[in-house]
Formats: sequence, C-alpha cells, structure tokens
Amino acid sequence: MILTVTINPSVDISYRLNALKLDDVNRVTHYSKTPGGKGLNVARVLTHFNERPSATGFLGGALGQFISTQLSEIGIKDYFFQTEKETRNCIALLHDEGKQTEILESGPVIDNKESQAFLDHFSKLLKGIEIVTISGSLPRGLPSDYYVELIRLSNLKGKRVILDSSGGSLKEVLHSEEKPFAIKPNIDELENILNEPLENDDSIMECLNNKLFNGIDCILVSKGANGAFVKWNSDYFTVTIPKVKAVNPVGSGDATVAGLAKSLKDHLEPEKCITTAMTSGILNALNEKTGEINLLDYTTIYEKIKVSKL
Ligand code: TA6
Repeated sequence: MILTVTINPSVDISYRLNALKLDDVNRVTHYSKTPGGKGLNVARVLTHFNERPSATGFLGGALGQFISTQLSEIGIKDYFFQTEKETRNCIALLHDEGKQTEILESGPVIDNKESQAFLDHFSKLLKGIEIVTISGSLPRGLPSDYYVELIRLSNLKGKRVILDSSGGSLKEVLHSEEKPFAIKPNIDELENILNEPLENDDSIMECLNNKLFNGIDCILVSKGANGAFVKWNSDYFTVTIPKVKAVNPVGSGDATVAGLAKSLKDHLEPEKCITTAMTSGILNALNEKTGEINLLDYTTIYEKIKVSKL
C-alpha cells in the first residue's frame, strides 16, 4: 500500500480565463473545486493506477470536511488528523493561452500539541505501508525540519519515502542524517538549494554529486517540457519526452511522484520507474482537471519517452 502525506492540503480552485484583466473584474464560467495539495493530487492519480492509497495530513473546518467527503467518493482512504483550524484554498488561474498564475494560501497555524500528536498518528499509519510520499509545503507553526522526523519514523520501519518539497523543508532534509529514498526537485528548486544556475545536464550532474545528496537513491530532476535528468544510485539518465499541448499543467509534478511511487511499489527496474513517472506527469498535463489522468493515452505516451543511461 501507498501512504500519501499532504501536511498542508487545500481545496484547489481552478479558474479558466481567456485573458486575465488585472485591477478589473474577471467573471468565470469555467472553474473547478477539488481536494488538493500536492499529496492529494498524488493520491488521486494513484487511484487511476488502480491503487487505493491512504492519505494523511491536517484537515479542519468546512473546507476540511469538503475534502473528507470527496475522498471517500474517489477511493482514497482518509487518515487525516483533525485540527480546529480551517484548511486552506489554493487558486490556479489558467489564462492567456497556456499561462498559469497560482495563489497559494499559507494554511492553518498548527500548534505544538497537534504537531506532536500527528507524529504519533503518522507512525501508527505506517503498518502495512510499502511506500510513503511526502509532498508540498508545511503550514505555519511546524518547524522547517518537520519532514526530517517523518522520514526518520518511516526509515525506522523500513518504508521508502519519496519527498517532493522545496525551499527550507527540502534543505533541512538534505542537511540531515535522515534521507528519503527519492526526491523530485524541479530545476528552479535545485538551483535554489545550491544557489547556482544549472544551464545543462553536465551542471545538474555536478550539482547532484554534492555531498548534500549522499544517501538518496533516486533524484529525479524535472525539466518541464525538456524532460528530466535522473541520478539513480551511481547511474545517470537523461530523459526526453514528446512535445504535447498541455491543457492544465498544474499537478504534473505530483502525477510524476504518483507514477514513481506506483512503479517502486511494483518493483520495476529504474528505467521503467522513470518512464512510468514521466508518462504519468504528461498524462496529467493533458487532462483538464488537476491530478487526473486518462490511461487510454498511457501506452502512446509511454512509448515516446526515451530514457538513456549515460
Ligand atoms: O502542484 C500543484 C499544487 O498541488 C496545487 O494544486 C496547490 O495545491 C499547490 O500545489 C500547493 O502547493 P504547496 O507547495 O503549497 O503544498
């Protein structure tokens, strides 16, 4: 089984506009409201791979209730920890021919009592779990090294972790002794870690040889439409992907994590894991709804992805 962690979930609102008019009224007729936060997008994509993932994090208020109600309807097992505080909204404006503007609320302020209680809750959930995904930002009130503790608890019970985070919470993990099995930074997030520009695959390879990345088996660096660069133990792979017309790219990184989690659970070899992950990310971009994929297109996309070992 796969446990997806969304510490800071959201009700994702997607507004589609032809042209965004700043400092003006924008009326929309094309919009959706879905359980979101990176980890819940991972969980939703996993249901399309015929998985019944468990999901946890903090949920509260009316928006938390909205998410809980929806989860049972889409086959995601709800193991969220209830908080008194209100779960957040995240807004994606899809406008002007493929542009995407996101407004992400910071979310509830979690207090120390809830922070500690969640660790016990999380630890108990690990029984029967094979893969743990940890995705997205931390809400205020939690220390920036909170993911280090979740990874420690997971490693203690032999559970492989895929971490998809950025900024301070990712840096804390990289500087800690507790390493996840895999991380999936994008180029910007990677440049932010070492504060150096990464112009090509050689510079990415050099960056990944930094001791900060020691102990992480799989590092999948997503390059958006330019594919990916992967370090898998001592092997390096370049990945090229087909050019597609993205309908809604929001959540494609989350779908990539879902494909990686599924293929790791199925014990596929690295090249197949990478290909599955990239296929899943592209299928999400082809779908109007965040965190949704259409498996009818799976083989067509899968066969066009090239994973080359360096
Ligand atoms: O990756 C897309 C997305 O999941 C959005 O749907 C929105 O929920 C956002 O990320 C949340 O990001 P954060 O980093 O704040 O967890």
